[in-house]
Amino acid sequence: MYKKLLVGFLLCCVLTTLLAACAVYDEANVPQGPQAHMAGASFIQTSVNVKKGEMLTLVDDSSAQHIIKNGTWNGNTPQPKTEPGAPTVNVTFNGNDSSAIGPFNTAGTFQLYCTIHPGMNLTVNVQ
Ligand SMILES: [Cu+2]
Repeated sequence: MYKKLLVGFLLCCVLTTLLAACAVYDEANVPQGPQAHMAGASFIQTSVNVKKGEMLTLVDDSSAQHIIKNGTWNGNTPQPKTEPGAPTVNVTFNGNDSSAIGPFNTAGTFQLYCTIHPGMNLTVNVQ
């Protein structure tokens, strides 16, 4: 009887330690700085503010693939373009993942688009 209680107590200790370790791990993994989230075929927000020198974390909240590059959709026509001072962006997301782009070292307005989904544009305002 006493032995069972002891084993139970030890299991609780191990579980508590594991949970605490996980919590610390998650906290360290929370991306710092600005984020822009993506749904299945669009950016959830169409513009994002970034401070000069910062990275921007793009987060794919859906299971859809996205290929994000410099440029914009003009209606259904993709217009690749890289503004002077823009970091070169060419990132593939495969669903439920994220990636940091940048750094954005020049103040200005920069266009990003998804080559797969017409109209999927993001404006990055660097201040
Ligand atoms: Cu897309």
